[in-house]
Amino acid sequence: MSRYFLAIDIGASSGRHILGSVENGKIVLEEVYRFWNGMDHVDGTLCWDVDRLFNEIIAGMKKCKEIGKIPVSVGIDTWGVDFVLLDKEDNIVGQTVGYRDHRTEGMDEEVYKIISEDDLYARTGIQKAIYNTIYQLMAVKKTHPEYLEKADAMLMIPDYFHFKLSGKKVQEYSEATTSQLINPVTKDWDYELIDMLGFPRGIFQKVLMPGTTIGNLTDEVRELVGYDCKVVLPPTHDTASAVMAIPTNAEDTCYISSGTWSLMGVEMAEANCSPKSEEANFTNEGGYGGKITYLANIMGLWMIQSVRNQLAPDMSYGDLCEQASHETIQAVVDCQDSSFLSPDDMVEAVKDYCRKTNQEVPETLPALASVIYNSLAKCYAEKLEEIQKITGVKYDKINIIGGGSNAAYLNELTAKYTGVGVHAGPGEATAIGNILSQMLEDGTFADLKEARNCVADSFEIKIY
Ligand code: LRH
Repeated sequence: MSRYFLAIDIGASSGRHILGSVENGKIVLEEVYRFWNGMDHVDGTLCWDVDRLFNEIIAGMKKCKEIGKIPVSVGIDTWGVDFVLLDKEDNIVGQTVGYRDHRTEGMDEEVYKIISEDDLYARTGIQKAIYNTIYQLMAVKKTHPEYLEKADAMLMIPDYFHFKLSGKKVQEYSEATTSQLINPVTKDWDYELIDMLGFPRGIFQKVLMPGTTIGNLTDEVRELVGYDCKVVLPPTHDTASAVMAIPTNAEDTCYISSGTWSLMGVEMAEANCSPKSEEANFTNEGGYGGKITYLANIMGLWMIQSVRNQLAPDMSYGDLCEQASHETIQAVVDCQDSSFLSPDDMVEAVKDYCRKTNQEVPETLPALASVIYNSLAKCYAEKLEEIQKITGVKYDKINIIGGGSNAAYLNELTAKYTGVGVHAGPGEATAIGNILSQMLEDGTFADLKEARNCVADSFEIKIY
């Protein structure tokens, strides 16, 4: 009898339930449920609909019962930085605001009045991104201090869903690091920093490492889905889950986790919080086994998703990628530019950038996509140089994992701009990593090395 493990992988634009098992020495995946996700405008604020998402989580779990594949355990991963505040009765206080909302504008300055930007980096190793939890909490403190007074707990989004499933309030480590409030050495909350900022320390939950079983389903959830199973923490930050599924154990591996965001970097045993690292805007996020996923956050396929949604929402990404490959436009934009983080109109934002920089302006969707793909690949090449300077290692290939690894044209461009080989796949890296952490907890693999070897044996890797 196969043992099934359920990964619920929720990204900014969709969520999926994927069952994983090992058959004849290979990992087999089965997508049992898929649902849409996105931020909604609620009274002028960009919000996540966590109630709807939780209903989708339950619907997909029911599906497992319907097909007779009841998982041994379940784990949820999502994007980073966002959270809910809960009162004593476990009701959400205020809105569940998404990271692309503009409430954090100016909150960096508020934080730097208390601690300088350099000291904050030296202490946390987390890159400055205006949407980090630290700036979001500062926004709450400035605009709705009563929410912080009322709050009894702060749970990051995946932790909130794990709480809804198991009744246990805990904080998984990898997601916690995206808050910019974690000490990278103790791997626990930096309570001194939290006190300095005036956030109530009682709302922060105990930090647990990925791979920890936190309990079983609550009676209520068991009733709803028709079975019981364990709730095991994967690396709940999707990036950290994806990095687990890199199909190699080679010492010096450079990866790009490619999806809504492109996260490009390497794994390290210890954080690098040096000024040099800060200057290059690299971040030291937490990974499986307490490792550091050292990486740069690049705007990623969000830009492609946005122009497609604006101009031809029914076109497949495969078709768009193919059409872009025939374009000849030479213009490139700076994918790190903040104008692309949350523009009202991405098409105009890209055109505007080209206009301002005296370049040819893309007029069609394939031309826009071509500009974005080329810009991303160029950015990857620049970042590779920077990583090499920082680590002193020359990387001879890049492993691209995640949904974006299917974008053939982007892979070709990446090989062209970086001058190194590109190994693309697996596309479902995030779900695989989530599943691996549960399998490791269950004893399917002795260690991550064995698990990664199995990933390499189980999924096709395309070489460019
Ligand atoms: C990617 C991601 C990324 C960002 C965050 C906002 O999904 O987790 O690491 O930091 O979303």
